[in-house]
Amino acid sequence: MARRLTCPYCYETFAAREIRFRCNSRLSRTRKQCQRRRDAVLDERFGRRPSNDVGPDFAADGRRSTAVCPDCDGETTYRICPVCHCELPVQFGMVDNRLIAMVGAKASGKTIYMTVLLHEMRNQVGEAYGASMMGLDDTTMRRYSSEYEDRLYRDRQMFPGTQTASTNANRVEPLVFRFGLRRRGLFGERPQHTVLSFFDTAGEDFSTRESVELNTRYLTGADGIILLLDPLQMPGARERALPGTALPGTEGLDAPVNVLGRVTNMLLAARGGKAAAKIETPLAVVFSKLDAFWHLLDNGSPLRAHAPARGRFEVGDSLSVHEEVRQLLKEWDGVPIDQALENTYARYRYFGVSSLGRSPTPDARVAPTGIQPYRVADPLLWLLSEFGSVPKAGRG
Ligand SMILES: Nc1nc2c(ncn2[C@@H]2O[C@H](COP(=O)(O)OP(=O)(O)OP(=O)(O)O)[C@@H](O)[C@H]2O)c(=O)[nH]1
Ligand SMILES: [Mg+2]
Ligand SMILES: [Zn+2]
Ligand SMILES: [Zn+2]
Repeated sequence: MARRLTCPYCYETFAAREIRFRCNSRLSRTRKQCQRRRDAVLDERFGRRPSNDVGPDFAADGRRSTAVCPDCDGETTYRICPVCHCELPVQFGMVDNRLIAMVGAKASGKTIYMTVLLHEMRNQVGEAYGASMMGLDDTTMRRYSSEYEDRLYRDRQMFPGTQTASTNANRVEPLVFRFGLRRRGLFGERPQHTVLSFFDTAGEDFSTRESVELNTRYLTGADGIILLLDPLQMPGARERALPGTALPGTEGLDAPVNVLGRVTNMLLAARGGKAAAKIETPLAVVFSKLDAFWHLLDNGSPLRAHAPARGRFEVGDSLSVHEEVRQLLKEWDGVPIDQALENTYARYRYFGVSSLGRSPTPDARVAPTGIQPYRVADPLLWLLSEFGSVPKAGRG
C-alpha cells in the first residue's frame, strides 16, 4: 500500500495521487482565464472570509507537482488537500512533514508556551542552530503575529482562554511552519526542511466526550506530542508555589494525571487490537510555569539553568533534566503519572519549562522585567532530534 500522507491543516490522511489542484486563475497561454469564486469547502471549514475566493479546484495526478486546468488550459502548481482544500506546502509528500500536536489541561499555559516557543525558534534558538522558522502560508504568518506575538510581546498581555474546537464548529486552524536547517554533510551544506504543524487546543477539548473524536484524529495523526502539564494544578505542588504566583482557579480543572489518562485512551483506542504494545509516538511531557518552583531547587539544578546553546541537541543535559523532573514528581505526589508513562509509552521524556520566567502581574500582564523564557525549546528540539531533523550530541 502506498504511504498515506497527513494534511498539516486538518490531519486527515490520503494517498499522494488523491491530492487535488487549484487553478491559479491567471491568463493562460490560450488567453482564457478562470474567475475566482467562493470555495464552499473552505467556507464550511474555516468560515466565510475573503481568502476563500480562489480559482476552481480539479482532480489530476496528485503525485505530480503541476497540472493543467481543464477549463482554461493554464498550468498550475497549487496543490490542495482533497479534504479541507487548504493549499499544501511546496514539495508536500516529498519532504519531511512532521505534525506536532500540543495538548494540555485548561489554563496549563499552552497558548503562551506556543507563542514563546515559536518566538524563540525564530530568534535565539534559530541563531544557535543555523535554523529558520517561517510561516508556511499567509494565514499562519498573519495569525501568529497579530493574534499571538503582538499580544504577548508588544502589548504584554496574557491570553483569554482559547476557544474550543467543538464550540467553534470544528474549525481548528493549526499554525503551520517550515523549519529549515543548514546541515553540513559529505557534499557541503544542504538545506533540510521539516514542515511543523502546531495545534493549540483548548483545555476543555479533553474533558468532554464530544470533542474526543476530533482530538483523536489530531493526536493519532501527530508524529510527536507535546503534553503540557501544570504543576500548579497538582495539589502536592500548588501549596509550595512561590508566594505571589498567579494560581489557576480550581473550578472545573482536571488533574494532570487525568489529562494524561485521556490522551493515552485516545491513542490506544485509535489503534484497535494492538493494545498490548507500548505507544510509539514520542511524547514530550512538559511541566510548565517552573518559575513558581525555582526557590525549592538546588542552585545547581539543571532546571534553573538554560539549555546549552551549541547548535546540537545535548542528550546528557536532557537526561539530567528528565531525572530532575522525575524526582520533583515524587515530591508533588506525581508518582502515578510516572508509572502510567513507563507502562504505556515507548518513548517519552520529561521537560521543565518557564515560558515567561516569572509570574504575570495581578492584572494579567507580563512582569515589568519582561519575558525571560527558560528551556522552552528543549521539547521541540528533542522531537526534532528523534525525527533526525536536528543533530544530537552525546549518548544516553
Ligand atoms: N508563573 C507562570 N505563569 C504562567 C506561565 N505561562 C502561563 N502562565 C499562567 O497561566 C495562564 C494561562 O496561560 P494560557 O497560555 O492562556 O493557558 P492555556 O493552556 O492556553 O489555557 P486555555 O486556552 O484556557 O486552555 C496565564 O494567564 C498565566 O497566568 C509561566 O511561564 N509562568
Ligand atoms: Mg489557550
Ligand atoms: Zn483554470
Ligand atoms: Zn486538509
